[in-house]
Amino acid sequence: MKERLAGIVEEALLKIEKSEKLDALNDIRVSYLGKKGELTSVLKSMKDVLPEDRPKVGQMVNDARSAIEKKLEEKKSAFEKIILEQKLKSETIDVTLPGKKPHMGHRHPNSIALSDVERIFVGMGYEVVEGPEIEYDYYNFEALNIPDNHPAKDTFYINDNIVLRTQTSSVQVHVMEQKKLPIRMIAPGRVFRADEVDATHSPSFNQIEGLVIDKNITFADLKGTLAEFAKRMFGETTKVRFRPHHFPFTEPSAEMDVSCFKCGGSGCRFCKGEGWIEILGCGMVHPHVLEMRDIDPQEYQGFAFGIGLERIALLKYEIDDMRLLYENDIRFLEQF
Ligand code: 2NM
Repeated sequence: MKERLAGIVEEALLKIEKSEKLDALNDIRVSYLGKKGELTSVLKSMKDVLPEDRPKVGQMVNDARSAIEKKLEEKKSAFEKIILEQKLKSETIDVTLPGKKPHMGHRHPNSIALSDVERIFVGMGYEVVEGPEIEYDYYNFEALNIPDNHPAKDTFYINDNIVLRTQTSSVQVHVMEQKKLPIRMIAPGRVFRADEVDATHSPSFNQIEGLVIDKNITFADLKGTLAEFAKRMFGETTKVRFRPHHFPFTEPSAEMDVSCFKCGGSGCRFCKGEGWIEILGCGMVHPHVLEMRDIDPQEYQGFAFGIGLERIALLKYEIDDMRLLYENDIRFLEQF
């Protein structure tokens, strides 16, 4: 019995030592220690052992079992160590390799120009107000003194009295309606007009309209404000000039030019030899527009202006075709 056990243990230890895989250990465990294993069969033959010898033999079987189990455990940790080492080796990171450059997004020129304009007016105490792109005919036209026969009314309608706004002054009508005076605001946003697409037109573009209403507001306030805006937007040396114009919602009305920021006014290809570049429309709010909002033009006056955002972006970044602003070609956008 003793020899038999010693033989089993020796054989088992040798097999364990020679095994090459973790899985093999389990097979060895089953074949020696399992229900039908060799050691178990020795245990079953205990009935043939003399009762007085049983404790001794039992002890021997247990020792044999422990020896095999110990060896199995040792071999198992050895395998696990090897596996871990291989894993660590295969997963090592070469920290000296050059990193991957993250692909950075870029702000759209319109967005940059809009934050420039907003920053300047907010710095002068203006509020930024947004409103709906779909508007009642009343807010877009009638309340702005635009008559039914005006060519601006030839635009996109949802139905007889709902229209895609053609200007963001509709937002200013809503603000005047709330009648909390004074008002100092700009209304940026998308507007829609039945225009053909070309290098300087699009059926949908962005506007920033400004409105100031207070006591004792004069054309001098308009000029001073917009001259200061031009300097902050296009540079300290920028000069402005006002040319008479007509808008139904302002009286008097004007267009403002800035001295060409490329040639400084002497005339170049950029300003088409003019030395001046048209930048915005403006005027003193028409008394009738104030009266429709129950604001007494004797007590309160206002000035207003409208700036085309794309026009500013095209000028500032020397882009020669408005369509580039809408195509979102990454090669174009990456330049800003
Ligand atoms: C422009 C030019 C001149 C304008 C007028 C108003 C309002 F609501 F007060 F009547 N908002 N914006 C205005 C004036 C807009 O765009 C070229």
